[in-house]
Amino acid sequence: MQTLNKQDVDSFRQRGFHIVRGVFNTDEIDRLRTGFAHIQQLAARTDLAEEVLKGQGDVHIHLHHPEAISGPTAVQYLRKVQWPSLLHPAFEEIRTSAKFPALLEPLIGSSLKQYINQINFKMPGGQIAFPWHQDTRPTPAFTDQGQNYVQTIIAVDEATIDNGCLHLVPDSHKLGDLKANRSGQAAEHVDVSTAVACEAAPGDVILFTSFTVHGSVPNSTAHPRRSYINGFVRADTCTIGKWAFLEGKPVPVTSDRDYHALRVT
Ligand SMILES: O=C(O)CCC(=O)C(=O)O
Repeated sequence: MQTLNKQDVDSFRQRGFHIVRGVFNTDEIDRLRTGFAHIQQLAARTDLAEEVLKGQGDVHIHLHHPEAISGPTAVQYLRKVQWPSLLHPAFEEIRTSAKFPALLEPLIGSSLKQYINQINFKMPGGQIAFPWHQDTRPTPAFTDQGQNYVQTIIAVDEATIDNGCLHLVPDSHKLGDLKANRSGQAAEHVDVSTAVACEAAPGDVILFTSFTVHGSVPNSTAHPRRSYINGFVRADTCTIGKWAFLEGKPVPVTSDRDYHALRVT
C-alpha cells in the first residue's frame, strides 16, 4: 500500500498539497461510479424530503437548479452530495479503505476522525465553479488544523483543465486562516496566477491542508467530472466529526437519522 516518504511529507508541509498517483484501482473506481449512478437516480426523484435537500441532517443532496426546473431534468444541475457513505456501500468501502491510514499516517497518524464526506459532480452545462477559497474548519473544535487536517480528493473521472480540474495555490496555507468569507475573496490575499492545475487520472488522490487556497472553473466538456472528497483529522485534535479509523482500523459510519428510504444496502 502506498504511503508518503519524507520527501513527500516535506513537500506537503512546504507547498500545502501533494498528489499521489494511482492509489485506487480500476475496480474500486468502477464501484464508485456505480455509487455515483445511484445518487444520480436518487437526485432525479421528485419525492425527496426537504430536510435531505436542505441538508438538515448528515445527508445533503445539493441541486442548484433554476426555480422552474424539477424532477429528472434537474439532475444536470446536481452539484454535490454530503455523506454519500450513508447512501451507498461503495462510498463507505472507499472511505474506510486501509489505503487512507497507510497514506496519511506520516502526516496525521492513524486514529482519524472525519469532517467531510462528499461527492462532487461537475456536470456539463451546469456552470459549476468553485471560486478561490480555503476549507477552514471551525475553531476551537479543531486544534492547530494547519498541521492536523488533510483534505483528500479522489479523481473518479479524469480531471483536466478543460473539465474544470482543481487548482491549488502553493504556499498559501502558510498565511493561515484568511477569514475570507465572501465568495472568491481569498484571491485578494494570494497571487492566484501561481496556482497549479491538478490534472489527475481516475484513482489519483490530491491531498491538501485546510488553509490551502483552491478553486476551479466550470466544466466546458460534454462529460461530468466527478470526484470524491474525504477530509480527515488527527482524532485527538478535534472534538467534532465522525470516527473514520481507530489505530488504523476502520470505524463504520453512523448517523442519528435513518436514511433507509434513500439507501442501497
Ligand atoms: O474539485 C473542484 O473542482 C473544487 C472542489 C472544491 O473546492 C470544494 O468542493 O470545495
